[in-house]
Amino acid sequence: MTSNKSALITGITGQDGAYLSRLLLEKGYEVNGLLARRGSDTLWRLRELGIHEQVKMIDGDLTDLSSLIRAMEQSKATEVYNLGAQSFVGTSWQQPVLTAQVDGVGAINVLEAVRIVNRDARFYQASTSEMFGLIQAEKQDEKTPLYPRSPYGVAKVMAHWATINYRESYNLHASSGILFNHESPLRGIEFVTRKVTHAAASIRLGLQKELRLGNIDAKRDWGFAGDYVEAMWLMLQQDKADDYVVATGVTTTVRDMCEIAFRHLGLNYLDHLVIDPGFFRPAEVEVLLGNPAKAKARLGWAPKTSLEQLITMMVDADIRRLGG
Ligand code: NAP
Ligand code: F7E
Repeated sequence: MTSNKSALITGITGQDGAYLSRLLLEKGYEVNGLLARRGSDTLWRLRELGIHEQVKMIDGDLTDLSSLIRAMEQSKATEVYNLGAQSFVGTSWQQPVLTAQVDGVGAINVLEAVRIVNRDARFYQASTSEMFGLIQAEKQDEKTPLYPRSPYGVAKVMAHWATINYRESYNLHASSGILFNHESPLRGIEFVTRKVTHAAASIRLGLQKELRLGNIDAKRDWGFAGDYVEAMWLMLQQDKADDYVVATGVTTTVRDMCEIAFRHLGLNYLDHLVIDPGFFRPAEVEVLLGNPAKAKARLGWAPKTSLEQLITMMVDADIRRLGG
């Protein structure tokens, strides 16, 4: 299938950037990515999906408006997905200013580049359930008041409201996906699911003995990133831009997620778990539980992967990577 559609993805080297690139390539898009060129092997996810040679990279950084304007001009993008971020909540207390600049001001830079270069381009903002923080409703939806609990959450609230403001001020087709936690074998190893699946695999293969974690009573609404990027695309295919919660509607403790991962390999996580105060956060988001009813009704979107399927897929991938 071919089309004249061109997408620009910031954060293309991240988990979601890789899955979204694959989805858009399958749909016949030309896929352009903003490449910040910082790490040593930043293309590993695109390589794992076998698509690293099919995407076009454009040098740039979310904190550099001129590079974003150039990326808009060069890509001739009709759809812009702003996925780039300092996305690790724990680090946002260590680097609050950088997090604000990349995740907050960076989003405004992308909106400005769209406004300046092509107001007809459609824009997607990677908003987050972290904005709900200290939850103000048992099940969070698009109308639930925001109460961020981390510098990351605060920066994302700025980007979220900027997206709404550009929609209302300039009539941009700008949508926010308020995505709850989503994971995959391509998840960064600092996030708790991947940390656990990697540790379970390492312990099974005799490469590691213990797993050190912080607050294992925290609850998250976890889904599969491969399912969630479809919702991003669907938002930009609607006649009207809007905001949507994307979640599974099921919440699980870190503790129970560990149990699933270790049981899959015939292990008991309690034999290996060490609670380490170093992994507790200055302010915690204790529980998140999303209501994706609007995404289901308007986008026809629903998650396809259960937590059990997701965690066992991640454990199997880590076993394979470690040579087991
Ligand atoms: P990720 O794996 O951490 O990827 C982040 C991406 O942003 C990477 O490609 C990174 O590039 C890039 N980046 C960081 N700083 C940049 C800068 N200054 N300029 C340009 N690019 C920069 O995150 P993810 O899990 O795919 O999440 C994608 C987006 O959704 C993020 O905005 C995240 O905050 C948001 N989100 C994620 C979740 C989730 O559960 N995964 C839920 C809700 C919202 P390098 O590879 O060079 O570091
Ligand atoms: O933590 C607890 C931790 O780092 C989940 C990002 O994608 O999703 C992600 O943010 C929970 C927290 O994800 C450890 O305290 C316990 O309660 O996997 P996480 P997160 O903070 O929910 C949101 C939606 C985003 O937008 C973010 O970008 O697990 N936890 N022990 C731990 N977490 C980590 N990382 N490491 C531990 O040892």
